[in-house]
Amino acid sequence: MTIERTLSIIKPDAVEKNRIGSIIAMIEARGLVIKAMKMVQLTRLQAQCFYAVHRERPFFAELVNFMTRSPIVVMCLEGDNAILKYRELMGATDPKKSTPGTIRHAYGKDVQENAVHGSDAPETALFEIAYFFPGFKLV
Ligand code: 3AN
Repeated sequence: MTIERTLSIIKPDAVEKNRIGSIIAMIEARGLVIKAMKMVQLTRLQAQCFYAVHRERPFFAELVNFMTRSPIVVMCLEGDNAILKYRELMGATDPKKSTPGTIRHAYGKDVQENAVHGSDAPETALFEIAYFFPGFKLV
């Protein structure tokens, strides 16, 4: 048993479509526990810093526009193998390639408007949780 924490974001497209509750229900049904949660609207600077690893990618400006256009819901999730478990529940980056039963299959539109974000590794999870929940006790 490896208890981990991971950062989840319900992105602007899913919040605009009124899917917060449906997505949280999928997360809870998968056995992941919400340890912290808040709704925020990112500034451009906050979005640029959060996605700094993508700053050289051609879609960076578009990604920042998208992530700042309306509120998001940010959560710290906890559970056994939470990072991989949540990545599997999210599905592939491109919703068209995601499998039925995943969040992106149910609510994603394309590679950009793909409903949710999840940390991809333990180091990323540490950075991302601290980014949104500074002072939160990390294990
Ligand atoms: P994932 O969210 O599945 O880990 P990443 O880390 O490759 O995918 O991409 C981060 C975010 O950047 C994606 N969730 C998506 O919103 C956006 N993105 C990725 N690839 C593209 C693309 N080709 N065009 C536009 N936006 C993209």
